Amino acid sequence: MVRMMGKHAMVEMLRLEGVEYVFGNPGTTELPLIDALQDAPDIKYVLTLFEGVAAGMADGWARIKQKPAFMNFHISVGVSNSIAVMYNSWRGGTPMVITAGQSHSSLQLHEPTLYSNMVNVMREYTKWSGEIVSPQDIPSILRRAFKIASTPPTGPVFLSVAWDAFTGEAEMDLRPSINDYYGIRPDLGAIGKASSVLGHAERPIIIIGDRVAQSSGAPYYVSKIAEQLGAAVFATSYSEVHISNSHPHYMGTFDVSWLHSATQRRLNEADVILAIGTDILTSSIPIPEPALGDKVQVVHVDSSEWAIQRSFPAVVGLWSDIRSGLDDLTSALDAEMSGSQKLAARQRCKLVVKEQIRRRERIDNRLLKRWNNSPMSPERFAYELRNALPPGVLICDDSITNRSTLLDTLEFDVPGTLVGGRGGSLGFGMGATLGMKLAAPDRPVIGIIGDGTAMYTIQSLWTAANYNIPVVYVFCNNGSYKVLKENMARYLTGTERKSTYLGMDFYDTPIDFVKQANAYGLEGIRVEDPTRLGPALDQALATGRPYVLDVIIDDQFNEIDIQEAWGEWWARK
Ligand SMILES: Cc1ncc(C[n+]2csc(CCOP(=O)(O)OP(=O)(O)O)c2C)c(N)n1
Ligand SMILES: [Mg+2]
Repeated sequence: MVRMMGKHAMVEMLRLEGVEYVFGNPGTTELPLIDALQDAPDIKYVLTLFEGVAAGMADGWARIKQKPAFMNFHISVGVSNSIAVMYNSWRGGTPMVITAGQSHSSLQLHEPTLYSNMVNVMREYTKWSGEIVSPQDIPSILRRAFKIASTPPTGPVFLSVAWDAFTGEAEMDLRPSINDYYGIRPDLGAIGKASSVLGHAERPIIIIGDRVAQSSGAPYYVSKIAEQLGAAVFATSYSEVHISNSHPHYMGTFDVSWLHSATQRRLNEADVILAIGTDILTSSIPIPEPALGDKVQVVHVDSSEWAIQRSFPAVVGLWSDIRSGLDDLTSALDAEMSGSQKLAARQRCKLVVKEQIRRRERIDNRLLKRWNNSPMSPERFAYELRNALPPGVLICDDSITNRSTLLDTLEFDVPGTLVGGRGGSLGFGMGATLGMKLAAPDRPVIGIIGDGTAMYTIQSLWTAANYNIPVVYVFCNNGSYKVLKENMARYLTGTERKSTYLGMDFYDTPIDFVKQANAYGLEGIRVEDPTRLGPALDQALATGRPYVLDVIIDDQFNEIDIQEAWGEWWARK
């Protein structure tokens, strides 16, 4: 035990928990902590000019480091500002500890300026939300916060810290959390049931989601079990490398928000669906038929007990660490599948490879059809970018409508090389790109960001310039909230109505990202000719400074294609 002030105990605990950065924006109630951090140069305070920037940075940092990031915001209002971006971390399960200074405990009932019950507010968006009022609780409650954030399913934790907890003195037990006991194995009986159901499956498919890559080593087992079962793999979200995207069994992502009738058909062709680390189908729009019919048997492997049987029934649940669960399941399948079952699985592998060849042909044809579009098409953009990427690059993907094309075109073979937006809230990628670079300073880091999402947290350019964080931002400047236009077209399917796409473009006042960069002393290049993208990227990376590429991309889309696909639902009603 050591006697010290709460603020000093907080700094000591941060050090012990491996915190290298405090991403934040300060106010008066945080001053004791800021004062203590002044004497801790090994823990760097990174000032952001909007809390959403810090939340993005923390998310990107935590996902590359695979450990909790730390943030400090101002009471009530600062914390509220962070929520929109932090929502993504909550939905996606990024480990992080968020703190804010709270009024002195003796004042709280008198509702001082800026006071509110932050614990209540943050309870909605975190795994746990609590308040420290006594200095002696700082070590144990911080330890708890880091433990909860890093226990699978990982996620954000919030701590409100009263002024007197920072400024009072106490005997402190300074010991960090431990996190080496999470590799829990699934129930043995459930493994037996799962291998029997999967072994007998004739048309199995696999769906994967955000929690796969959060279990170190799990992506390897996803490929292994896909080959073992002869199953195609679809992602409900490919925000990280859950399986190499060039694996022949990987068929891309479903649009889970607007569930397509073709997706529903493909899912219901299966007799067994193996769901791994995913929420099963979170459609934003009601669809006329259930996403999964009652003939499909679901075997669900997940670290989240909440996700298993959340909306759809499962025949077997394997609640475990995902890598450990898949390790046990692949061994059990190997031992229990009969010779004829293994042979049938090998035959299915051949069909999967054929399905993959057809998928690749569709991707190539789309590129060829739109090769000469002006402004450049998303397909041409992705093609040119792929050819220009430096070795060892880390990509932050917040590219919204360009995302599916990018993920079909760029190669992501190594876990930890992609950090994609998840959760649906805009503004994530600007900060996340910076956080990734701080986590991996020796790797080139490129953020591919939609013009709309960029503008929610454009102040990130200041933080990039101020700390000289040499990332390259590649803005997909299509002058639109294109995804909303596409969704409007879907919404109006089957009607005669033409949308004016009210509030969905920046045509009258175009956004110039090079000028935005210049405002902070940064340089940038506007890229209109696709053949200039590669040279511009080389130039950007060579400067060793934050750099902006403002890439002008086509925002047009084929309403009829979209409406025909969506109209199938009406035809089937
Ligand atoms: C904080 C927040 N506000 C509003 C939205 C609604 N929204 C979803 S996508 C989108 C437009 C995205 O535009 P952009 O980043 O330019 O990508 P594009 O669709 O053009 O590819 C909007 C406004 C949201 N998801 N999050
Ligand atoms: Mg846009």
